[in-house]
Amino acid sequence: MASINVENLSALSAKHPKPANTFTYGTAGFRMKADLLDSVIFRTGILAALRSKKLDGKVIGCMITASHNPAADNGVKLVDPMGEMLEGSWEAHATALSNAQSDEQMVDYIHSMVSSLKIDLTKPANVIIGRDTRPSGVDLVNAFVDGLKVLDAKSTDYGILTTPQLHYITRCLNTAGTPEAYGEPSAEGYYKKLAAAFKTLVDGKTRLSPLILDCANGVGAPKFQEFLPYLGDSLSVKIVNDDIDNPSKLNLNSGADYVKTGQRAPVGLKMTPQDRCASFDGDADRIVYYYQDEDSTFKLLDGDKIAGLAAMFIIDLVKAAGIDSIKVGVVQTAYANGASTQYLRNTLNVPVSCVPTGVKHLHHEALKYDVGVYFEANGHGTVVFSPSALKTIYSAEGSSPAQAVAIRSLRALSEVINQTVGDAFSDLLLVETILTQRQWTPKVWDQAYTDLPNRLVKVVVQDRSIFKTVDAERKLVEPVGLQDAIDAIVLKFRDGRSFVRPSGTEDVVRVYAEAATRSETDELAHRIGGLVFDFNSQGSGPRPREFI
Ligand code: 16G
Ligand code: MG
Repeated sequence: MASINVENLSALSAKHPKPANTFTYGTAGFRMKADLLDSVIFRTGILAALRSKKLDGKVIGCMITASHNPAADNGVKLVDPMGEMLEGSWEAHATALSNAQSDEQMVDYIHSMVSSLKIDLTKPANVIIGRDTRPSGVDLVNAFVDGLKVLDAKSTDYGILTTPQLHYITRCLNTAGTPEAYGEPSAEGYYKKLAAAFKTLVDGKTRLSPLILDCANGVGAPKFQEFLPYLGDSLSVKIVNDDIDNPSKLNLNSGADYVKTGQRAPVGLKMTPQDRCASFDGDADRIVYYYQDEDSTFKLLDGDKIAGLAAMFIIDLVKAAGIDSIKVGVVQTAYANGASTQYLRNTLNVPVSCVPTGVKHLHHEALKYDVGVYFEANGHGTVVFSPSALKTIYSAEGSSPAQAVAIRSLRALSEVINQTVGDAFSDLLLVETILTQRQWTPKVWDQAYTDLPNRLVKVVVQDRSIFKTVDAERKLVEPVGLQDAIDAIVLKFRDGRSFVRPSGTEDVVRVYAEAATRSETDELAHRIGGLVFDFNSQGSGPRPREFI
């Protein structure tokens, strides 16, 4: 057990002075205006080195990205050895370290972590780094590397990657040479693995028409372009919104978030009723699909629709393979459309769990099933196969040619899916597999169920921290009395459902509402919005005119 070299820390820390701001490591790591992040990222480098030492030198990943946020923002997230998000209890350490007011406080905090968590500072530390296309990423990587230097951690900079590629490479490095080896630890290894599995899955099937893919002018564009040669003629994709040379265009009027929240096509994508379209977000860990009906109405196929499609397909495959001892379950959040939950429970007969917002919660819950399908409505999600399910799938032989084909598909499916985290590339291949195998248009896929109209409203409040929820964010316990008032309003609406939660990424409270018709939904959302705004005079700024 050594102690840290304080002089070295001070010299490096002097290059990264802390501004007056207070920082929080939230659902998506640290995320804010890039010019505030230098000290935070330096200190996150120290934390990453500590995490790796704590785990005996296992490789920790660092992704510098602000996902779907505007170009001027940036952020940082740490990735644990199996490619999952940083363990929850370390988020508080990240927050505390980023807010230390002086080098002395920082040193004290590091020493307190070292002793309470029994970290052996003489252990090696290994960290890998990726970043999206934001120009601010270059300097932020340097700040992070300075943090690593405080504890002599070894680092490898992988340059520009999608977030899921960084998760994948982290897991590959930590499993190399073991029976759980996840693949070659490089972007090329990732492309090869996914493409080989996809080709198996669509082998002998008639190819679909080209997919039109909006990459939000982000990292998904150059990376999917890089991927295309590996896919060869197995998939035809027309990439749009691929201008990464004009950073201000990143996520501007495009991308999964723009499409999902506005329920409209991105700027820069011309659609006809024959087209099948999809949008990534700025770091390619989210995807939504959409198409146009014959009467030109925009139709969204969001994360809920992808979860329904994937669950349906996997259940059928498991049956066809004769291994229906494997139980499939689906994990959603309160934002899942009520009609999707009904479809999963009543038509597919699968168990459905509801957890709080944020990928780590869904991922964790999905691990409880043999095969856990998890998606947020916003398009974050994937499928996880338990070790025992994989064992069954890989040891099954099948007593008929049809069973053998289904087993082969299941194996390839477990390879095409990035099980470390939701991955827009891999989810795209999952959807394209199913549509190709079934020869379905997006319209046929969409017929599984009809979404209830829904609406999201933001309420700017004085202090969102006073809003406390339980029951997977579906009920407010504080401020006291507000939930009763919400319930009384919801009761008046046919198929009405509404909940209120503080955002984890923006300084607002979010209201979700759904009801039988569009106009009832809008009214419900605006009534609840008004209620929250007025409750104990919580609202901040002018009261929105649409609030009732
Ligand atoms: C973050 C989460 C996402 C969640 C969103 C909610 C990850 C990787 N990302 O982007 O899953 O849907 O926050 O934002 O966990 P909100 O708290 O502002 O509604
Ligand atoms: Mg993202």
